[in-house]
Amino acid sequence: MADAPDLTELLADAPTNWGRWGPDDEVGALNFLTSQEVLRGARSIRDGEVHTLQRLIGDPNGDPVWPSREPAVREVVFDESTWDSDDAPQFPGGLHYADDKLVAFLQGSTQYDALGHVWYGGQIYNGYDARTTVGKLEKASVEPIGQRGVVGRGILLDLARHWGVEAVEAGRTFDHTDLEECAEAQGLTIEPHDILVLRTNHLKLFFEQGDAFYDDFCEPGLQYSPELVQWFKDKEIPNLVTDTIANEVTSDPDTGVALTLHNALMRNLGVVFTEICDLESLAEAAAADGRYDFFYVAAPLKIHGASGSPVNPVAIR
Ligand code: UVW
Repeated sequence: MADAPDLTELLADAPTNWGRWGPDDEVGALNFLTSQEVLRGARSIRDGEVHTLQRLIGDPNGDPVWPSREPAVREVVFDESTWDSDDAPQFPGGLHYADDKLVAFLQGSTQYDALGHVWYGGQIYNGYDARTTVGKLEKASVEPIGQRGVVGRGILLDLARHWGVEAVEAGRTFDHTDLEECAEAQGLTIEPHDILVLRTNHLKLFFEQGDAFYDDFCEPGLQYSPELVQWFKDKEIPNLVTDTIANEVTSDPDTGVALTLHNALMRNLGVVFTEICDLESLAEAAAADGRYDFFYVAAPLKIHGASGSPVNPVAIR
């Protein structure tokens, strides 16, 4: 949009957590997830029920992705039809095996974003120079996130169910007051250091609409405001997890700016983003017994210098 403000102006007075964990920090608000927080999360386990939160890669019905990306492609390298070819290697004893490779955007399915994934004004998280992203992320890549893992108390805020809709519609915006209201309606308090898991079920529309889903693409999501950013800072939220492609309203209806919260939360506060989750089985279980907290465990892959990583987070109730 031609007259959308520059992020440098829009976020000129926005808070940051730069330097809070030292000049070399690369994992930001995940520093809040201390061993005490791991134990607090573990106390949410009541019956040992496990829910995995990754969307299927290679779903025959399609893989929802950000418009500049393509779904992952799994290619067969070896199967029973390939072993007779002259190029196939031969192993003593007649060994055959199946081998695949995956050609995939690292953010092309359920994923962790590295803190160096987005920026403006020539600086990424913690004030590192954006030129450190050239060729690979020298700083704030996904590697240190994979190294430490993400473990704590997760809470599901089931916005779709709270609002009485099957799937939250394109472009609907919400803020921290909506999150607080939803939590209250669910009988839950949002506590400092909680891993926020927001359900919209918006991607149901992708599976219903097919390619038309991308016409006038604008996902529902949190909308930037100084108050919302301050709320995340005060609550010391380490990780924002959603079932949408971008975790926020993709284009701000007031300013026209794209992905403002990627910058205000991820770049500035070090809040780590997890996107494109499948929260359906967790949501069903939570609605059935009214328990919306759980032990959250995620280990993104340790990929050297990468801007993100596929992941299969686990919620244990
Ligand atoms: C972009 O930032 C473009 O994408 P994602 O929603 O994967 O973070």
